[in-house]
Amino acid sequence: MGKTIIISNRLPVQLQISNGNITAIPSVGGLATGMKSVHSGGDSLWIGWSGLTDEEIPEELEPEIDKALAKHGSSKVRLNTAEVEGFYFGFSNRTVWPLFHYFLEYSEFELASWNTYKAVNQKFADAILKEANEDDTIWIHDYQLMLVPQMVREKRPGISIGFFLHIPFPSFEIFRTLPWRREILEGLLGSDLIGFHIYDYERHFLSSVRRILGLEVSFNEIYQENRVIKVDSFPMGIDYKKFSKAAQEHEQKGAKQQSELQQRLNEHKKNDPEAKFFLSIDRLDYSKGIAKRLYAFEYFLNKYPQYKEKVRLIILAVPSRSNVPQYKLLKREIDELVGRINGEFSTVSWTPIWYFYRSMPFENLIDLYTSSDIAWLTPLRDGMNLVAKEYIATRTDKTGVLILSEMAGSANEMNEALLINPNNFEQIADTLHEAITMPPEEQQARNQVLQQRLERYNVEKWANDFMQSLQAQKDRDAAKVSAKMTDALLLKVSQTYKNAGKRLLFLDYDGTLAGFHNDPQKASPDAELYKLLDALHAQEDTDLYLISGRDKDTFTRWFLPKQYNMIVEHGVWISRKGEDFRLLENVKNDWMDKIRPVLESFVDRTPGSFIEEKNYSLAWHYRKTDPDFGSLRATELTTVLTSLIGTDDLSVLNGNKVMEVKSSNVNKGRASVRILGEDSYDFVFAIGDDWTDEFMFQELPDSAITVKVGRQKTQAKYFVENTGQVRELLQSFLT
Ligand code: GDG
Repeated sequence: MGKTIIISNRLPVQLQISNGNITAIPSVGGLATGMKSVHSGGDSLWIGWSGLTDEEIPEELEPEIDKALAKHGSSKVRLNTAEVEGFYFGFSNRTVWPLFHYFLEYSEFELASWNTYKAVNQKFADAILKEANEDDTIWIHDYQLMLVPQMVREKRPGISIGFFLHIPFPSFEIFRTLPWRREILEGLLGSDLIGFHIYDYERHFLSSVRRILGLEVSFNEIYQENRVIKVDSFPMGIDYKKFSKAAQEHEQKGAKQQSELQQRLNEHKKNDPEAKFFLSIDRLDYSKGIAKRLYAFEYFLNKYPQYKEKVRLIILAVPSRSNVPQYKLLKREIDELVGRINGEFSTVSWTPIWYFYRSMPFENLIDLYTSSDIAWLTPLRDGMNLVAKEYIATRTDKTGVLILSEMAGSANEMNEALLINPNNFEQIADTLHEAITMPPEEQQARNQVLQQRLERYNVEKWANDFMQSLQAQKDRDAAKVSAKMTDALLLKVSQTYKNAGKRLLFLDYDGTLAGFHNDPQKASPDAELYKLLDALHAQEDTDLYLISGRDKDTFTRWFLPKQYNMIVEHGVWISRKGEDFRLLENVKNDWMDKIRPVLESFVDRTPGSFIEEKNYSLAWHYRKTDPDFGSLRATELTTVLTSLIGTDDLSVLNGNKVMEVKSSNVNKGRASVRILGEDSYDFVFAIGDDWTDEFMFQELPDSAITVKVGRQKTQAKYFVENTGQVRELLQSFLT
């Protein structure tokens, strides 16, 4: 069993240097907590930047620092000020962050910072390589390190690498604007498993992989040369116990033990028990929509003047990336807006907005969560948003209303919150009104469901699910290794062929008998191939089938005059001995195991819906759900399924309040097995190069000789390198 190496931009510890003494204090962030189960004991290491530049670390303290970090299972990557500027403030936060959050206009495409990003990613990769053995497991985190997976893969081809993106992955239309889009995708594809918070990011990523790299994608797997990369969603949870426990303890505190902030909040509550606190907590970041929220608050006060002097908006904006110009501008905009709104609406006894621009200790965070009647979290775009989950976890009596932006990843799992579009002021104002007037029983009913879900899907489960999935991917790799068709093997196979009484051959065309051509019509058979096929076809007791995804018209032109047997369009049509093509019927349902979890997640998130399992289809019924919500989910499901399916083997039918995923009834596996059943053969051979041929390799009996062209992961027993070797192999049957 190898060790686990976790790698993120920042280490889960904070270094403090005072009077030449070094202390490393563990961070309390969600990631650090979630990884506890993964990063514990002596067999794991966390690599990252310490947060201090080379210029800030006196050289003589280096060994001390390393020692302090080692105590926490950590090891640092050294970065100088210029590197931090180009890599972190530059490419990560002035290019990727705005682009991935759909702020195209903020995205700067600077060659210099891209070069620094590459160089620093290489530094991180080198730090891993220094420590890693082939049997180790590497988990790389987030958008600052997207090139690292491939950099590690190059040097340690067999190592197991997982990558998790904590921010959204944008749609292809946005992502394609990045000058280095190929490099980023190729960097990520060094991983065995790539995780996102939600399906939408997953499908955006797959779509970019398909369209920019032209790679084959089937369900949630990407086929790249000799590798299969799995993509999946793992919605990150919180340390539920920590927040609920802190809230319970907070409740028990007597007045004297309470923080000053809490005492002040209490005073205000006491003066006006009817008054409501709205809470807004975010890093000060344009993606979080703080300025919009302020405008919306102003709109609300004008639309519902009865709430003047009755509500108070508490804004905690945590300083962040203040070196980046947009953040400076945003800070000024928010300062001004708060000033203006307060100036406009304040009375002698009421200030509508309390604005804190700072980071608060955990205790105060709990004060704010537990004292606020309404959490108003309306990012314009947010990978997940953990604050929303933390607020719910602290509601010990289950009251409290969460108003959450649809654009936050967490909205996917938090249906019971009031979900709003952060750009729709009318809707926001009405929702605030709805929240203020929501009966406590309804608040409790909603939060009860939310709390149960958050407790189950906590951050530890998130980390464990990811690691298990990575491990499963590793096991899969180890389980299936096909043998190279060596000269000795080839001789053996051709002997078996020659000694056999009745023989059946399935030959794929493109990429197997003939190479690929940009224009498929130009990949027509050459004279040498015809000669080879003619000879095989003419052999006595040999049934030769060309089996292809091609259309029947092309094959009619190329091969019908030759009277070869042909199966085309993956098994839809068959032609034998020069007869016209006719339909061949097939059914198959092993895709169900992959689609079922997707449907189950929709059942989880759509109360009243359920799955019906039929022989060859899975149906998701939503008749019993809230009608509007049900159709909303149905649209979402269509999008998810369409991108996951990605092939023509399945179809999604939209029925009356039901969506049915059906096998399109055909694949090469079914077709070949059907032919096999028509006679009794003692030599069965199938050869092909892509995933559609895998169906044959899987379904033909164990005794069949199955051969993959190329080194991709396969169910075939053997592999050859290229079409030249395919022809040699077939030729050997004749000589
Ligand atoms: C990125 C993605 C994704 C906030 N203020 C204080 C404070 N916090 C803590 C909260 C929460 C965390 O910071 C913020 O997490 P979010 O998820 O809301 O947002 P990002 O920082 O933007 O995180 C995001 C996340 O990665 C995980 O993948 O959800 O979408 O953008 O835990 O409690 N903590 C303390 N004082 C504060 O003033 N102590």
